[in-house]
Amino acid sequence: MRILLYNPDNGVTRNFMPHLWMFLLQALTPSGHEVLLIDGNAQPMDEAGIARFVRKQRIGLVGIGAMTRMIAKAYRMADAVRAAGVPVVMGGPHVTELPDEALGRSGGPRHADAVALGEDDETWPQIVDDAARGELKDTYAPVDETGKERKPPLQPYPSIPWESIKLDQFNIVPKVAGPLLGRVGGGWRTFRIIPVESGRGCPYGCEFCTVTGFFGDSIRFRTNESVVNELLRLKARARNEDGQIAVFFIDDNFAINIKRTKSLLRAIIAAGAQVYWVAQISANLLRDEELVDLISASGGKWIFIGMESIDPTNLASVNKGFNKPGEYAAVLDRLAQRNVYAITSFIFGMDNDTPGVAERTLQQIRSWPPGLPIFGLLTPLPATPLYKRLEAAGRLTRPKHWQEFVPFEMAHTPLKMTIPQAHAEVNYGWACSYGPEEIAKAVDSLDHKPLGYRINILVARLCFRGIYFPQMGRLAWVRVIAQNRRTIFKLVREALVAWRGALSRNPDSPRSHVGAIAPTTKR
Ligand code: B12
Ligand code: SF4
Repeated sequence: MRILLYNPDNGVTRNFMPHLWMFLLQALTPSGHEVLLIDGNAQPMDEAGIARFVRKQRIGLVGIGAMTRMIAKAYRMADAVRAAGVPVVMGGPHVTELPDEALGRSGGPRHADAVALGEDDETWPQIVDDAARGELKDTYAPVDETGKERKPPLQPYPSIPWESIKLDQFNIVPKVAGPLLGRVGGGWRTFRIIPVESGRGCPYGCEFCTVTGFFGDSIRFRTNESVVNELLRLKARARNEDGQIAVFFIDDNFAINIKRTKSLLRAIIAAGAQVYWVAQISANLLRDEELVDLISASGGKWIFIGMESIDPTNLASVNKGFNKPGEYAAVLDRLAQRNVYAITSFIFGMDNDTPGVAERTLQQIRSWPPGLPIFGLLTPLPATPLYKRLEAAGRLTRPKHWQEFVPFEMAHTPLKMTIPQAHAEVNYGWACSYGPEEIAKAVDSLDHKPLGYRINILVARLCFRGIYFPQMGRLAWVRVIAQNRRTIFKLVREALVAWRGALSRNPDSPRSHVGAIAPTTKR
């Protein structure tokens, strides 16, 4: 049987990274079947397109995975596939929380023949076998013989064949620049960000978060050896392509067990498996100096920190009182001293927020080392404790907001400001952080750092801008580049000078070094 795994586009940004679930399920598919993957973010497709595709490719089963914000598109695509006579199984966090919606049992139309609940590492082979026999069941739940929920232990962990997977669509380096960049600083013909998980689960139970409910508070880890081998294989691929690879450790809280994280980072260093990496770690766990040393030594470049708010009352109201705003600056300094920077995520529209919250937050941000601030709105995702609380209080204004998804639009009334005021705060946060002047200031404030770090922060700022300001398509990018030309030219000039300098010192070398951004590698 030919199987298509499809992830809908998010309608806002081009994805910079593939979705792990597709590669994982592909690796877990029983032999004798062929699996094709389409990530709508990299390969846009509409309803007619997917119907044509499944007919032409003689697909026997389509698996669709989606977060809540993409679910409306996922349903439309599923409808088109089913209308073409091909069965659809849906999985992922949204349909796990609301399976009846996908199965048409809650008053709306049916979109899926089957729903895979929760983590499907162990149920997927069964789903494929049933589909091949034409006997799909309505739901598949990961349970043991006694009917108790079973979480995959992640040991052993399937080997994703990264060496041979076609990843052309996920090369961040523009095609025209590839050949030139292949010649500078360690080879940048390709640059890919690859998702790798080292563990699952987070016990913290923040009120707005799906993770504790979905993955459970029992944390599970892969073995160090399994993670290290995956990194080594990814690294070998990058080397063969004359390119670079970065890894996004998609664990919800990568240092949830500090002892184990340190042991993994030490194993990475000992094996020479360092790559640039990004991970999500809560601020409270970054108090540990030794952990931060190991993050830096193992290639850690960016840490995503869910700061959410600078107001302890807000944090307590969403069960995130373990975040201490008073220590944010120290945490960020600790990282910056090791040339590791933070993606600091804030949520506006919380119960104690009042107009002016964005400016108050920005004042703090300006006093920190430059990073990548991002701003969102408190969003009641289905089945979260937040959703239940707001529903019980009659505060949901769009109880099924996902059916008509609009980015950056509230679905409930905040307590101390209006919905339009909350929207204005988010707009202010983005506008004051990602205008050409603010980007120039952030880059200039790193003048004492190696050129590579400054290029890194410039490119990251230009890309992150697109989370809020529409930035899809060539024209939008040309405009952004024109607006930021002063900063871009400044760094390009410096890079050329450095390159020429390196060439004149060592004329035989085909390459130069534009800055110490590559993690230590043993080749
Ligand atoms: C990586 C990640 C991202 C990446 C996404 C890009 C990418 N290429 O992966 C980035 C950083 C961009 C991102 C952004 C956002 N994310 Co996010 N993200 C994650 C994260 C940390 C990991 C996802 C992952 O790979 N997990 C590991 C895989 C193995 O698990 P999985 O995807 O759930 O797949 C398993 C099962 O669900 C199932 N399955 C999944 N799909 C399918 C399909 C089929 C057919 C079958 C059979 C089974 C199946 O089988 C898999 C194996 O068990 C999750 C949290 C988490 N731990 O999952 C949040 C998470 C998915 N994100 C979430 C959210 C809310 C967001 C944002 C909206 C945040 C924001 N406010 O801006 C944005 C939206 C971005 C956008 N514009 O699309 C929520 C989604 C909740 C929900 N109900 O939808 C999660 C769960 C985190 C949370 N705090 O609640 N995210
Ligand atoms: S710390 Fe992060 S992953 Fe854990 S429950 Fe809170 S928001 Fe979710």
